[in-house]
Amino acid sequence: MPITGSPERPGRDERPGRDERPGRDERPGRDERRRGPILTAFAPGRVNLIGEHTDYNDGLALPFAITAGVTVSGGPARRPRMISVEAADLGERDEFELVDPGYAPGWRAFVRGAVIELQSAGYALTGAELRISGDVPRRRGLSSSAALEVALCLALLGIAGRAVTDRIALARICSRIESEWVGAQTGLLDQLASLLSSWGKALRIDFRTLECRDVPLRLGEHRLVAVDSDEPRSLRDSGYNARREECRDACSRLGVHSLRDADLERAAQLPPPLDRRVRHVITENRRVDQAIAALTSADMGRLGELLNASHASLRDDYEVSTSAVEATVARLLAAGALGARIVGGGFGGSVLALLAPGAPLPAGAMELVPGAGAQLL
Ligand code: GAF
Repeated sequence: MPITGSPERPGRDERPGRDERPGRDERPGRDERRRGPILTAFAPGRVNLIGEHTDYNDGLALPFAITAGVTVSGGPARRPRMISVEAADLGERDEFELVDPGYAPGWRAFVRGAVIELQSAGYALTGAELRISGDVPRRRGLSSSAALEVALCLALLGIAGRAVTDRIALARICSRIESEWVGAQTGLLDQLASLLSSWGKALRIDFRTLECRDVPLRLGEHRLVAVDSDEPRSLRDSGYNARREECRDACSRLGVHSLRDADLERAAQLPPPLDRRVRHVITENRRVDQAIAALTSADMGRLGELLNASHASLRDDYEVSTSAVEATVARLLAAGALGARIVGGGFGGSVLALLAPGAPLPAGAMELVPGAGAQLL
């Protein structure tokens, strides 16, 4: 991978001082206990209330950060050009040079990708010792990947003393980590939700302009929950990239720049399944603003209907549901949920449900409280 903005050689001031020189015992655990972490970055996962598979079509979405996320703590490395990192939940480590670390699969791809993509974007980094931990479930459609990318970038930038002035630009860098290093061509939904959300609020994102606006998530006594379908999925290995390709194909057949410019009448003339894919995107965009209207007027029944309509469209038109997801949705609706739908990229993962006041928490449900966006703690 090319690196622009060639990283400088460490100057005198960056060399380890007397107190920081490696001692005889360089075991990482011991080392960390002695110095303690000097910086902690937290980035949340997200749930998308509504507006699925619209981000890469210049459409609308309404995600919110959840309180679970990924924490990356650390400080400057003793060896200035090295990155050492511990994935605490997995009991694994990695160590590589700041310049040209090469590729490694799994969680290591995120770390190496973050280091290279930040430098490619012109940020001069310094060596760092990092520790990653997290409580957002992986492969459940709750955006653990974006939380990892964002927390890593915030930590690396913080350790290098670089301020984050443009969070949208940082979201793009994080998205490149996922497309170039992990192999999923994601849009910007997850990264923007993690970086720009605020406590108690959802975030209306217009992906054509990248205008983001807070929408208070006032549910009264109603509750939102996520329930795992027990079908793990990975964006890279699912049909996610294929859906993106279908949308590009539909755009070129319709002669539009993005599906935001498509209309239902012309979409109906496309060959299947493109007609259905476009219909999903058009109707889902409408449902985002309808959901905001329902929230504004505290009409939770209407919000539930919109969640159900979104799910039907994702199942029938966009075809990203699975039998395990359908069984989970059916179980939640049978238990009295006002609405339930698959969240995230689909092909497994979690189901979001809106519960009426006093309704018991379904088995295995995670109650969702809209949390804060990513930050240095
Ligand atoms: C995944 C992707 F990462 C997002 O960019 C978005 O497309 C979403 O699926 C579907 O809305 O989370």
